[in-house]
Amino acid sequence: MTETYRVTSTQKNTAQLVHTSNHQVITAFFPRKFKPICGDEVVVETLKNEFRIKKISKRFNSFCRADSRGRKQHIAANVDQIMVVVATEPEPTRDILNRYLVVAEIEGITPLLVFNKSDLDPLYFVNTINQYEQLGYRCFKTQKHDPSTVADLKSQLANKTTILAGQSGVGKSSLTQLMMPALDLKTGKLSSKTGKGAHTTSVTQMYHDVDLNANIIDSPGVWEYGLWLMEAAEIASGFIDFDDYMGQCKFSNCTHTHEPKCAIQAAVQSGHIKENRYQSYLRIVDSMKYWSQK
Ligand SMILES: Nc1nc2c(ncn2[C@@H]2O[C@H](COP(=O)(O)OP(=O)(O)OP(=O)(O)O)[C@@H](O)[C@H]2O)c(=O)[nH]1
Ligand SMILES: [Mg+2]
Ligand SMILES: [Zn+2]
Repeated sequence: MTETYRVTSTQKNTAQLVHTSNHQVITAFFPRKFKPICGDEVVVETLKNEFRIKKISKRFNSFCRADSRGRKQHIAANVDQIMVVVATEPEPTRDILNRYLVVAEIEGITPLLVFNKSDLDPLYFVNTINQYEQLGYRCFKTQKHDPSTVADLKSQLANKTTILAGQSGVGKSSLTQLMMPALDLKTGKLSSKTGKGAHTTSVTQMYHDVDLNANIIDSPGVWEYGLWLMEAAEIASGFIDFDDYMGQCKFSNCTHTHEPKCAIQAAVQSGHIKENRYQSYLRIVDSMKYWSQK
């Protein structure tokens, strides 16, 4: 007999799974070549009292990042939403929000931007929130000491699979804990020396909330979120403010960096695309040199 489950976490050759309808939790073995990831839907067979993953269903998307060598690393599969968490401390690194947004747009994952630790400096993100709201992104200002600030965010979880991503120490586990009080998650202090997070969460883990019918994935923080080797066109497709001008450049293979009669550069000049977003696009395109030179 076979049954369908979703992967909640993986170890070397076993995975924790949750049944898609009765929510029973089991541990199953898998052949090495399968490489299941958190969020995968899998078919399981029972062999001599042992569960075994027989098949991984086709992923409708996956949230990825670059590994240390610039290869695309799959973190979680079949994700509806991403809560990109930034905080007043550790401060966001340059372009980090835009890099997350590029991946969200490419993979068809709805981004929700979460500005946490607003208690430390309530005005810190005012301009950023303004700008991203104007672009059409949903922004949430939160702080862990005031649970009412996560009520709106929590209401977004119902009937969806949501991943929380962001730098180490921004408060992903703290927010997960607030939204799902039945959990008992570890959170960690920032280093007093560097002000960076302590990489408290070490595995990507999916939690299921029966009342909300929600899956929430808490992922380990990174110091810097890097994109794998991408073409300029792919990066441009992740900037929603470029959408209206796509296909209007003189050259069909325009990278919008230096070419004449470029509709994107013209839109920056006329103020229709904000200069800081365009400069961020240029830096992200330029950063790809790092991988292509390797
Ligand atoms: N002042 C303040 N501190 C917060 C807030 N949210 C989280 N923290 C603190 O920030 C530290 C890091 O929080 P975590 O929830 O462990 O952060 P994380 O993003 O899960 O970090 P990693 O698991 O390392 O990726 C902890 O000391 C939390 O108590 C907040 O809204 N305000
Ligand atoms: Mg954590
Ligand atoms: Zn162009």
